[in-house]
Amino acid sequence: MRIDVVSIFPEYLAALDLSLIGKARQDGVLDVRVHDLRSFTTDRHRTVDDTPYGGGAGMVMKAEPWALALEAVLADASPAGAADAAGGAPAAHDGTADALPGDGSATVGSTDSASSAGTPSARRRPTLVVPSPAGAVFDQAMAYEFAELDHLVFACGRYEGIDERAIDWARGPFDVRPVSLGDYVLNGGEVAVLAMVEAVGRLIPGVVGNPESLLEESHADGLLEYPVYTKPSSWRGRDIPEVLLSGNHARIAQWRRLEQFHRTADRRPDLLAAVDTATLTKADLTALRAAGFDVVDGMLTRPPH
Ligand code: 6GU
Repeated sequence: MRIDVVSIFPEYLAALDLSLIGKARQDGVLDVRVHDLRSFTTDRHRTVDDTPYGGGAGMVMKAEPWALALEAVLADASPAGAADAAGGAPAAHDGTADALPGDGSATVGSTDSASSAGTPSARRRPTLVVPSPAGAVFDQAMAYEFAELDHLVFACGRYEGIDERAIDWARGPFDVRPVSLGDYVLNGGEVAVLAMVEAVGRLIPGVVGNPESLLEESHADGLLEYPVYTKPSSWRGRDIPEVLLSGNHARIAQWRRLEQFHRTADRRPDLLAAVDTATLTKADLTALRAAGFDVVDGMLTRPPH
C-alpha cells in the first residue's frame, strides 16, 4: 500500500519510522512518503494560511498550495508520472517533497506500485483522508475499509481548516473522506494521521507478525477485549482467575467471552446495545442469562450491578 501524508510539520510523522509500521516500510510492505506543504508555496514567505473571509478567529489554509501538493502526489503515483520520474524527469515539485529519514521506499516505481499498475484496483481514484473534528468518526470498520486500498493520501490541516474550495476541487481526482478521531479537538491532523496509519497499517498482511492476534482484540467482533494476565500467578496478594490455570480450553474460552460482555456492558453500553443478538449462540445465551444479562426487544441488556 502506498501512503502519502502532506503536512506543514513533516517532522511530526517521524514516528512512522518506528515499531511495526517502520519495519513494514523497511520490508517494502508499506510505501509511506511525507511531504512538506510549504514546498508547494510560491511566495518568498512560503505562506500557507490567511485570514477567513467573513471574519472570525484564526487562520484558514490557502487552497493553492494544497492543490499543487496533491497534484504532485497524483503525478508521482500515476503510471505515467512514475514512468516520467524513472526516466529522470521528475515533476516540478517532486524534488522538494520530503521523504522521511531512512525511508528506503522513497524511489518512484516501487515494487508495490509497479506490480499493481494496470490492474482495475490500481486505476481507482486514490482516497484522500482529511482529518477534521467535523469528519465521520474513524472506527475499526473504517480501518478495515482503508486497509483494502492501494493508495491513501492524508491532508493534515492546521488552524481553522483548509479553504473548502480545495476540498471540493480534490473530489475530482480523489475519493475525499473527512474523518475525525472522536468528539474532541486537536490542533492539527498530524496526531490523527499517526493513529489512523497505525490502525490501518497493522491490518495489512505482513505488518503484524501473528495475524491471529487481530482476531481476538477489542472491536474485532464488536465487543471489548477480555482481561489478560501473565506470570506470576499471584502478585501483591492478587491471584489470577483460577479458570485460567484449569487447562480446560473450552471453559477458558467461555469465561473470556463472558468477560467481554461484562466489560462491554461496564464501559461501552453503546456497543453492547449494538450487538446483533441473532448472532449469539445458544451457549452464549445460556451463559449470558446465568450472568444476569437478558435480551429485551432483540437488544442485549444487563442491569447495572
Ligand atoms: Cl482527525 N483532526 C483534528 N484537528 N481534531 C480532531 C480530529 C482530527 N479528531 C478529533 N479531533
